[in-house]
Amino acid sequence: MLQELKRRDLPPVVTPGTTADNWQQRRREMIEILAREEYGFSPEPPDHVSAETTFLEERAWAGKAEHREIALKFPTPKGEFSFPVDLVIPYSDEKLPLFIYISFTKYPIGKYGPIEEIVDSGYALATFCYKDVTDDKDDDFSSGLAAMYPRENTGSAWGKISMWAWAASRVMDYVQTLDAIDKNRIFVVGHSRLGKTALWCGAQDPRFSAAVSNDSGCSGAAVSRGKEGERIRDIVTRFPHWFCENYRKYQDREEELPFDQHFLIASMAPRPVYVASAVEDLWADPKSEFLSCAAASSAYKLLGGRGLVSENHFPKPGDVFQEGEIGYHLRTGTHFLSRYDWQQFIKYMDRHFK
Ligand code: GTR
Repeated sequence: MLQELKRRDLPPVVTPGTTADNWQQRRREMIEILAREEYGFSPEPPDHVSAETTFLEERAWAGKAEHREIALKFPTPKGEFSFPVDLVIPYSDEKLPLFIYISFTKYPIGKYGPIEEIVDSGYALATFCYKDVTDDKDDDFSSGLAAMYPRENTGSAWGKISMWAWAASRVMDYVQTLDAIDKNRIFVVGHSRLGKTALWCGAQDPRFSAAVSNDSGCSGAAVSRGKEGERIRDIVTRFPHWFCENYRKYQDREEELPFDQHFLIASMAPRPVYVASAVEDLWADPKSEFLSCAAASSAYKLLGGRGLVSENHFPKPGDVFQEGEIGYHLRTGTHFLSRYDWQQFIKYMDRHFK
């Protein structure tokens, strides 16, 4: 494994002169590079967000939780913007940890969301459908949130991954106001393109105590240098709107990137981060996702942690590594967000945050 890491020749996250004391400066620098070259810069947060309840079910999920749908609203340069968010909060005398799940579909979030199990595990859930923020289309940034901010004519204007991530931070603004939620245990989760989004959201917004990426692959958890399956050329051709324009210059020139995806993971440090892969998800490339975790570990070690704690070889199907601040598992099967994946995320959070 070490040899393979060497072969990939990744730029270091811990540069000469970086110490535990000036780590936040290095972290900001990495985020700046990722924004400028890959995802685009996001606007400042709005002064305030507000919420209007649009639906309330007091005894949801067999009476175990309250389900509330809100319209989350905030001012933008072009007037008020609003998108629906669903909250499921178990009845409890104690403050609860919360997953903010960026979803492909509206509540009750379909095949990827075992909501009752999440509730039964003592976790609250806040979720929104990413398309309610802005369409997942190359639409010249004309839909939803994209149209609410003036678009600068630079190569680093925000792409849609940045927009979805920024929206999750607006949900964070709102849940900060809820008494039922433990502010030190709020985690962001996403699958695939929304796993890329969850990592980018957690990297930028330190109010998230942890971020979880499921099968996020290319331009998510997986390092691009030496990556198999999907490459930058594939992704910027099929989904140019996910990124800023500058990212296109790296197609077939991965070795010229002034960063690699392990910067994204390391930008979480010292906070926990979890990366899940699936054996048959070769388009995402589990090996490159795992190597990224290994390469990001130096940041955690610098800060007195351990990073990824695993065996010193590539994981076998079914391996779960949850000891370190970087958690990882390799599930059997295909590209999917399964119950098994959620169970591992919950186990990991229970372990690191109780
Ligand atoms: C694929 C894309 C991947 C992944 C996936 C998804 O087509 O190439 O990067 O994000 O979509 O989001 O389901």
